[in-house]
Amino acid sequence: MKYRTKDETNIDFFAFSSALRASTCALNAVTNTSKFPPVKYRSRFWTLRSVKSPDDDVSMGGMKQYQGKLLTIKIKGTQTSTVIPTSLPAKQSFVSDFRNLTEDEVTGRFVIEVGPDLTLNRERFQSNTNFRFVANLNAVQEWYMINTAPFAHPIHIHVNNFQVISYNNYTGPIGATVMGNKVFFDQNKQQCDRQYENFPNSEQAMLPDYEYNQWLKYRGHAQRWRDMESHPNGNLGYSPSGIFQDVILVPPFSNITIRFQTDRFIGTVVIHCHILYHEDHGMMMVTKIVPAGAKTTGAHIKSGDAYPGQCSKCDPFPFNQVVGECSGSRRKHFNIIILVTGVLATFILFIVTE
Ligand SMILES: [Cu+2]
Repeated sequence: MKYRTKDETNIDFFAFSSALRASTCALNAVTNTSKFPPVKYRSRFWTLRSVKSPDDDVSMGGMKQYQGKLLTIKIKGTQTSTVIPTSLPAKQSFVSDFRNLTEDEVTGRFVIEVGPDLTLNRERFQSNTNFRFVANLNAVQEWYMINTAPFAHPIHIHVNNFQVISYNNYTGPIGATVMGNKVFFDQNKQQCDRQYENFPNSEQAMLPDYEYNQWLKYRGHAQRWRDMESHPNGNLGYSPSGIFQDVILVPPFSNITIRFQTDRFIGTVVIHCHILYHEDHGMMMVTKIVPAGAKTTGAHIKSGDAYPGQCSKCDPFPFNQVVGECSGSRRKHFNIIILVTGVLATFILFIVTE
C-alpha cells in the first residue's frame, strides 16, 4: 500500500497489515515526517489507495489484496501554520528495548501456532478459563509466532504491546488438507507424529508434490524481511525490527520472535486472529497473567499430547527449550544404553551357550 497524492506523486510508503491499529499508523507518520513534502506543495485532495503488487503474494499468502481507493481527504478553509511534532512522546517506563537481552533476562516463553483450520495451537476456542499459558506480572516474555498454513493471519494480543524482534527461518510443521483431513508434515514431506488432538495417526496421508512445491514458495520470510529497506516491493505486512505493536501479520510458513513485559494488569489475556470471520470460527485462545512470584503451572499448553510448534515428538518446546521425556540428549543416552545392554546380553548369552 502506498500513500499517493491526487496527482499520484508517491510521497511515502507504508505497509499495512489488515488490522494494524491507527495508533501504529500515527506513530509511523510522526517518525516519517521528514519524508513528507513541505506544506506548500501539498494538494487540497489526498487519496489513499491500496496498490496491489504480485510480489506481495509471498508475504500475504492466499489473502485477498484490495486494489483501489480507500479514502479521500478534502482540505478546506484558510491555511494556518501547523506544527507537526518532530519527536514522539517519552516512552512509558515499561517500554524498553528488548532486542538485546540475555537468556537469563527472559522469564517466560510460549509459542503461538497458527493452524491451517482456523485454529490457534491446534484447537478452536473453548472457554475463557481454558488458559493456554500463564505468565507472571513484571516478567519479560519471549514468544514465537509460527504459521503452519498457506494463509497470512493478523494475530492480535491484548493488554501488553509487544516488540518485534526478528523473522526467522521456518523449520516448523507444514499444515495441509489431505482427503479432507488437516495433516501436519515436516519439511521433508514426512507426516509429523504430532498431529491434531483427534487426528488418527494410523491414517498415513501423502502430501502431493505439487502441493508441497506450492508451499515452498512461501518460505524465505527471514531474508525478505531483512531486505525490506532495499526492496520496497514484496514486503507487504512485514514489521520492522524493534517497533511495538499489538497486532502482527504472521505470513504463511513464517516464524516471528516477539518480546514484551507484562505490566500492571493481572487477569485473562485474549489472543485471536483479527480477521473477524476467523476469530468467530474459533481462532482465539486465552492466557493468564498472575502476580509476580505466583505459580505459573496448570496451563493447558498442549493439545492432545503435542506442544504447539511440534512436528516430531522430540522437537523442543519452545524452540530453544527441551521438555518432556524426549529431550535430545536423554534420548541419545537412552538409545546408547539400550544398544550397550543388547550387545552385553548377546555376549553373555553366547558365553553361556558355549
Ligand atoms: Cu486468521
